[in-house]
Amino acid sequence: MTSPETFAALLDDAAVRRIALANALTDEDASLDAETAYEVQRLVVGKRVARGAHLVGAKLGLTSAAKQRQMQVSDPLYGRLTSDMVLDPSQPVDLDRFIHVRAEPEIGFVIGDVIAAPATIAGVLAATDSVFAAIELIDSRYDGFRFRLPDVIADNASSAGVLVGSVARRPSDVGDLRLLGVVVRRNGVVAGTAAGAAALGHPAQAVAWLVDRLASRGESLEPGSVVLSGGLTDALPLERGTVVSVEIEGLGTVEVRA
Ligand code: OOG
Ligand code: MG
Repeated sequence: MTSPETFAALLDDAAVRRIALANALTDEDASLDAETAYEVQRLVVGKRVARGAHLVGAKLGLTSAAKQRQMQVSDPLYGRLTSDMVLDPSQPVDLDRFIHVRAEPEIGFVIGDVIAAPATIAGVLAATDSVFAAIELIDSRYDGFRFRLPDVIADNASSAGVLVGSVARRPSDVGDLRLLGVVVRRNGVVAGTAAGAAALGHPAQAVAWLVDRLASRGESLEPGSVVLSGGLTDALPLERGTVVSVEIEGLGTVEVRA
């Protein structure tokens, strides 16, 4: 059995050198399970922190049917967001920072209070300071984004970048998050549509799932954490010369230019 340290070093090296791993970890070692993969993730995130980044929050992945279908993995997962991933939407993205980056629309949360487990939708909403429109940039460290669940857990859920929209509102001011319309455009042309309910039925349900998973490991979300509740449509490859915009009802538009 390959050690978590060895896997973490492989993934970190792929991210730093921008060279995808030809094989998934589960191709090398079929015994890698989700629990061990979260330990690899912890080590991978620790390497970013050792280089000077700090934790800013967490993200859910594979919370929508669209994403599960696109990635051929049918379980949600979570990863960690670090300060070096937060990008300024007013600046074009430097594609050289990535291997084969994709953009996806998400509803983000800023958590104001500790959320007790088992968490509920109402409990998450009560503890939320604000919600916002976000674009997540994902950049799998595996060739062709080919992975099984433990591989993508170990790879910190493909986390690579976050662009935060400029509108932040209390959840009680935006109405039912399940019903918020979401329109994704590539160079002005509609490329995807969804509603908030695409994320596990309710974006706050995705956050509740995260809180419970963290609690099962003795962890919790710090007040002030940013949480992305999961991609609502298929992710779009972000190529040079493209603009991807995400408009969410009541939350404005956030855009990424490459
Ligand atoms: C895994 C990360 C999924 C989401 O929002 O579903 C994710 C991937 O698709 O590479 O971030
Ligand atoms: Mg995502």
